[in-house]
Amino acid sequence: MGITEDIIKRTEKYSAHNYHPLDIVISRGDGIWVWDVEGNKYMDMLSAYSALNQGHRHPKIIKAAIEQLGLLTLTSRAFHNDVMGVLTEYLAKLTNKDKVLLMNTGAEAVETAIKAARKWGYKKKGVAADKAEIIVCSNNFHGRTTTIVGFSSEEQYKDGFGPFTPGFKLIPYNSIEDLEQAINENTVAFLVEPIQGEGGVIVPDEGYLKKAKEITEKNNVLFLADEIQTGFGRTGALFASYHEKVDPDIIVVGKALGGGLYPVSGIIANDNIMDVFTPGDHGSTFGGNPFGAAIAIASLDVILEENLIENARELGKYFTEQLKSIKSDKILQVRGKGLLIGVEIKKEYGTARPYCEALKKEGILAKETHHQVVRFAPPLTINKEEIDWALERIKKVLEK
Ligand code: IF1
Repeated sequence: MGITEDIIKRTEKYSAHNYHPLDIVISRGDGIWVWDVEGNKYMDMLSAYSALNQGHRHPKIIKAAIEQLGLLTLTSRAFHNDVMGVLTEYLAKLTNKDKVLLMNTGAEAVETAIKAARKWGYKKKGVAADKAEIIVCSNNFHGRTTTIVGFSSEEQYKDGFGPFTPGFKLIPYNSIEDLEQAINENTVAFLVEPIQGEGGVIVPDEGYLKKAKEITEKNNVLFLADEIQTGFGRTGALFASYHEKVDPDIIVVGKALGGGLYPVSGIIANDNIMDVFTPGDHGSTFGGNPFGAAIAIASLDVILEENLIENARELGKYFTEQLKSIKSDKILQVRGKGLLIGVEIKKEYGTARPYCEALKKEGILAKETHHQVVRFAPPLTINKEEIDWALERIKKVLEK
């Protein structure tokens, strides 16, 4: 048995089967490329679901991590450290907001946003105790905690994990009238992904986010943008909400903030919301640790200094146009924004998975989402020649 099969067998034996990965064992990554244990080279077109916007092991981020490792990694929030404040100021100024509450994983940041919105509802809006409602969209993906999966519309994410947290109302995505109808005196927030990643790279109609923001504002309801996957340049703007000049009341961030090295997440908001948190209300052991903060500062520097936002916008446009020009009756639709692109395969041609297997044979790692969609989301450091390299192989697979 080869080394790949051997490692997969051992992993399967001792690791829970909560994923169905492609049969590839990666052992090295550099920039947009990864190598498997047999030395084969692949272009990473998933970027760990957009946590690798800066590419694998970006030298500037690695350098910052090594320097901080030589100083201090963790204090807990029982004491101040000399790095967290630099990151919170950086993020506050970048978004023109007052404050940041740092956590670790995306789901923790979403849970923090839910707690902030509920407490704001009770303390500021005057909603009756335990009556707060948060509106969410079908086909949402906001993480895997039992509260979050409780408001998922994907049965598999909920199966066997009940009972669930009350106070969430599901409405169709991209529907203004459904949002208006769902709001009542107990509604404290609307939680939405500006583009639904896992939902199949669903891009809402032009103006949807802006109108949704106007409606929430008019009804004294908070607009919570989950930018964990769409944030930090992925869609060709700093945040996807910014394409429509929407300034969310709470921006939920994660993934690429950690530069592909370390989980760093959080919520960004003004004092009128953030001041509902008083000492001891909320927290986490690792939230705001100096090691993650040093990495996140370097991660933001890389995005800004290497113009990754503009690169995602320009090359995303080019990549999408080229994908749309592929002559293949297998393709139902090409959609996306910036370098978050989905190619939907017609059902009569089966699911997207075999095309991901075929792409792997051509040296491209992509992941299907929602059965029918092949997601292309390379690191934002990719260049035009590398996209052309990928297009040649994608055409070969899809035109066959
Ligand atoms: C898995 C999906 C993507 C996210 C948005 C919050 C979170 C995520 C918009 C939670 C995380 C990851 C989780 C990972 C696979 C991946 C994923 F397929 F699950 F849905 F990207 F689309 N909001 N998405 O995309 O952040 O707690 O994971 O740090 O759970 O399989 P997290």
